[in-house]
Amino acid sequence: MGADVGIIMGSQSDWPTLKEAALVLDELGVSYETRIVSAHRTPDRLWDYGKTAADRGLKAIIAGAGGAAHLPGMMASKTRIPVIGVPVQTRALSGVDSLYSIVQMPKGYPVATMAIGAAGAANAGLMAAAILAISDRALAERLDAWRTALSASIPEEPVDE
Ligand code: RP5
Repeated sequence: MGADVGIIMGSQSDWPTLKEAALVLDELGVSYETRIVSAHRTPDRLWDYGKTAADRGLKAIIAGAGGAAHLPGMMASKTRIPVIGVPVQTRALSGVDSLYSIVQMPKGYPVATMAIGAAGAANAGLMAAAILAISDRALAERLDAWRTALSASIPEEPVDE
């Protein structure tokens, strides 16, 4: 059986960020695949990926890119599978360029846009899991437990460090 979630990124250099999504999916026992798919450098690969995503059984796509980050939006235009966009932090403009490129989609082709960088990638993993959990009770219970554990890890009072 194929993976439930596709994690795609514009470049190898995006992997340290997108890996945060993969780690969360590992923790929650969600299957995923990882691919480098660039809107600008490999447009045919993007087209093929989007065209086959639904038939291959993907249920959510996490797409991360930096700079002129067209990958999530273009993927959303090519498939009805929910696309979760992760703006990768860039050196020149700190990822605000990525954020604006991803979030301002025209009506009709939404991208669920996360925060810039590692936190956004981790949240993309959680968002994908939440989408799958709607129709997967066991996963819903694992996600609830994950959230409960996070809450429990937060101390009530600050300490001097
Ligand atoms: C984008 O350009 C990628 O998503 C990456 O964030 C950025 C830089 O890519 P590299 O030059 O590091 O391959 O397409």
